[in-house]
Amino acid sequence: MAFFSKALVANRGEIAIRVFRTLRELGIGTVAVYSDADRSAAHVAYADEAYLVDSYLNQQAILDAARRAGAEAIHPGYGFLAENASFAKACVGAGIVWIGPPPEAIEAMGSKIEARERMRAAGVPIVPGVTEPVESAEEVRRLGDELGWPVAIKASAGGGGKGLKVVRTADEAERALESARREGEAYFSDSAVYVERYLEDPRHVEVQVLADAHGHVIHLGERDCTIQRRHQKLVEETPSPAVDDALRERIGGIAVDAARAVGYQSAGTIEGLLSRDGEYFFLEMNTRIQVEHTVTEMVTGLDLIREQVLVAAGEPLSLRQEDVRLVGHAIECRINAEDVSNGFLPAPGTITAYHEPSGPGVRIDSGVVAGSEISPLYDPMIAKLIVHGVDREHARRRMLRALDELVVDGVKSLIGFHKALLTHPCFIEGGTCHGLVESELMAARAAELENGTCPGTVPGHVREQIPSVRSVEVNGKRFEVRLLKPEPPFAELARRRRERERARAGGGAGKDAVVSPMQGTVLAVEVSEGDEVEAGQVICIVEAMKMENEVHAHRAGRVTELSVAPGEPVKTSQVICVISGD
Ligand code: MV4
Repeated sequence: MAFFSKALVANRGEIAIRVFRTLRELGIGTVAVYSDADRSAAHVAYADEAYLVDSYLNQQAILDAARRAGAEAIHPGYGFLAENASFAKACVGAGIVWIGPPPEAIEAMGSKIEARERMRAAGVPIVPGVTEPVESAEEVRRLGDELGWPVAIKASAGGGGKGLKVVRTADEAERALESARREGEAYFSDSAVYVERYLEDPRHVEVQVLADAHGHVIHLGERDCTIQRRHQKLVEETPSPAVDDALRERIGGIAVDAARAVGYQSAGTIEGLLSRDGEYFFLEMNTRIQVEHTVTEMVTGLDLIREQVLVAAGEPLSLRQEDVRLVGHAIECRINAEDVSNGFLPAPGTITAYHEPSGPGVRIDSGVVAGSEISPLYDPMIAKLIVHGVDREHARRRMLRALDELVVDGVKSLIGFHKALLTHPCFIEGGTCHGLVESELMAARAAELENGTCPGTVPGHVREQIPSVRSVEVNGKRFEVRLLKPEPPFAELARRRRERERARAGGGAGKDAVVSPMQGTVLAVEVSEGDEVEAGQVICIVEAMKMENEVHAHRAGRVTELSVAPGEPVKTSQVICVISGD
């Protein structure tokens, strides 16, 4: 049943291996590409053959590798060139089958403004707002009055929440609009933005669709991806705790309509927001296989990559809507090399020890072994841990068991964070957990539960254990010993926080320093020396990694010692100004 004799995967890491596995099951030869930094990566070792490229984004180099290998098809994975319509066209132009959606569907969904208009015309519910670019702050204010405050400003070329600005009141419109446009320009070279109503405390619920070249479009139920941080998904599950059979049928129908409206083929995802009162709105479509496709595979028993290959080969889907059975509950935790106590900063490095969990209902998709390097050049994902259980509580406990078995040493990871989150009442109840993810409580609990913190190996402070003095006998001789144990890591965090707070209290009563929360560049300074400010007022805007961050006054008072100007670099904790007054 070989549809192609060879296929190339234009990607790296766990998703390259994930695709190779299916290709191998189908009897299709596997071709890897790899960068200089990935010479000893696991995806290269897994493939039948591999070709060096200077970058996973170099379209010509990848097409050359496919030609040299004699590959008949290219699978892009996710990220890199996955949603690049011109690369899809270039593949087809070179006589290579593109294992993905039609380039026209990628283009239509790539512009969020165009996608909203196409969906509105097709009768798909979109978040109330405009389907044309918004040019002026005046328009934003008018839309706020019309739709109700707050409103969201989003970049048309964005996606996944990049460039999202929340505008709570009319007087924030000007600055938010300018900021959103600048971010759109910096990220996507496209400053077009649109405005829609901002929903409070929604759930991120997306629907998996499959479509073939014979007019069949089906959905495979939803995934709940509400647990995110700065629009990075951290935990995904299916079914959603907030979706019952009737709602599933309704949003499944919406997703099928959305896919049909752009002539979709292959696997795709309709992302949407589920409001507190059960309204469902289209947000955007992801025209690729997603990281979290795995949970859908667990409850459907399907191989979504296999369906993609079948569709690309012109075959019909392997099942009809009425054949779809959703069984049990699946959860995925993303195991990233990130430092939770340091704002989830990527923590690249060498994995010194590595052990994967297994046993009933456990799946792990990874591209690392002990000795692997998590490169600062790429996404810091180490692995995806996925479990399947008969119901949500069974899956949750199974995930905790699997997290306990998982060992990742040498780099900081999200293992402790996931243990903390999955034991928190908010997650147990199936709440949205908004705000919890970034909380100090989570960081402290995560540090406490992180693997590799066994007593004796934790550097730094020790405490006397209570009761402290014990008697022991060694070779018939009696000793009194004082027991010391490592201080729990959260104590270290608490101390650092106290130190930061002391540093902020910039010398003397009635004076408080405002410090930069990050290293970056000052884009704008919104106050002048001597100004009276209110608590919460914006002092300046600091740009870091192309994201704009407002620095606020934490108290009311008079601005003195203003020491930054637009265009200047600032370091973390650098004093920006002092606010004084009683
Ligand atoms: C929103 C929103 C509220 N109102 N759009 C967009 C992409 C996704 N990553 C987050 N996005 C949001 N878009 C409107 N009109 C709130 C979010 C949002 C969110 C939504 C569901 C679950 C968690 C979230 C975390 C941050 C922002």
